[in-house]
Amino acid sequence: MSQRQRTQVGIIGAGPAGLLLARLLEVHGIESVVLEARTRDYVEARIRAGVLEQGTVALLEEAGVAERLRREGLVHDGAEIATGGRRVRIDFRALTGKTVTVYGQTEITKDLIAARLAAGGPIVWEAKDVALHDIETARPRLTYDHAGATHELVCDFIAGCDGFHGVSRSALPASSRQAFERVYPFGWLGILADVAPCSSELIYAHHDRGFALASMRSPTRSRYYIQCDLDEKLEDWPDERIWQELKVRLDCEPPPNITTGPTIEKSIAPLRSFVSTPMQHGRLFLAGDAAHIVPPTGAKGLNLAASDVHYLSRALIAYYKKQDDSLCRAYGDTALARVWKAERFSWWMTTLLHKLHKKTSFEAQMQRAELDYLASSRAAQTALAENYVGLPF
Ligand code: RFL
Ligand code: PHB
Repeated sequence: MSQRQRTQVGIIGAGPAGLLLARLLEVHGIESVVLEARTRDYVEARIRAGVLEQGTVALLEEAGVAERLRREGLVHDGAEIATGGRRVRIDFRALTGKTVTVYGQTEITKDLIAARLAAGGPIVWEAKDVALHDIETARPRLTYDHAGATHELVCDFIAGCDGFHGVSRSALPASSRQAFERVYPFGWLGILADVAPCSSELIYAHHDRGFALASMRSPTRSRYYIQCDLDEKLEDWPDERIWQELKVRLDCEPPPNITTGPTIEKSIAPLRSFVSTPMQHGRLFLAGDAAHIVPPTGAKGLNLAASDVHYLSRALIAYYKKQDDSLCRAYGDTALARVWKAERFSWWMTTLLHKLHKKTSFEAQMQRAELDYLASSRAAQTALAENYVGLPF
């Protein structure tokens, strides 16, 4: 049985990009349907990002989903870089007048889903075999299977917000697509534990044994990461070994106060830089991880998804409210200009802070010089701060 439905914007993926786009369009009276391959429980439990730029917080405000974020989000005025056994504080507020907010991606996702459902906006969970059709025409279509039936969704536009492993990117003609990629020779082992954070701000540690990051989700929940080799397995990392390694890599003056406890989540993620161009073709627009990936060192992935959605929502609002398609035509280039700057920053932070495999290489000397420069130069600290808090939209 086949069922046909009509909407203005068909959105593939209920990650932060798809959900935020749906909400912003809804606020402006534009209809959309969100198709998500997974279940609601799965999407709400996925543990990922934690640091929000001020511009991302402003967008969540505009989407009407920032009430809990304002209450529970932790505003951070700075972060620390631990290098050579000492901490260098980067004072975001003093250097840029801006701050970042620590609030988990899981919580943003829950807030966006709750607001979408409260407004009666459709999200189709467990939409299988989503396929894109006729994207070069004014009536692009999505087909998918759900609850034993095949469905067809006729749209004005399609937003591919289905992440790195989604189907949207490959719907752009291969002849016009170009991929730019760097795969790093290490990964991050991440843990979550219900213990107090070791410091009031994040600590990014460069250590001879490898990078470590002390982050948090709340005053009672800590998030830590350790640089690891790509062939390492979670079984190699019992809790005791993780805490011991964190204590060694985060050993600096003044010493962070690491409280240990059972981990409640543990995972290993590879690190990758990736950009696929163009970000649009015909009536298909890509946003977020569907078009680009950054290594997590600069905390930019979710924030980039949000800035893409900012440009795309503005473009669609201009189309529907002012019959002006100029922003739609410019979307890909506008978004990519900011994407490349965030790619540069994330690559730079990654190269600056991780253990490089050849310790005696020219690159390792450059890394040492760069860290020394950062520790001693207000100009270098300002450049880091300006990018970390987020370049303007
Ligand atoms: P998502 O979150 O991957 O969502 C895509 C959604 O699309 C669905 N999907 C499909 N639906 C229908 N049909 C298909 N064929 C589909 N294929 C996929 C998926 O199920 C999913 O629900 O992409 P989106 O929305 O673009 O959001 C991107 C962010 O999730 C990502 O960039 C960040 O999590 C990256 N990231 C961080 N970003 C930050 O800004 N700050 C951070 O501190 C930060 N830390 C991190 C991170 C990512 C990490 N991992 C695990 C990759 C830390 C880690 C460890
Ligand atoms: C996190 O808290 O998950 C986090 C924070 C900063 C990063 C990456 C991840 O750079």
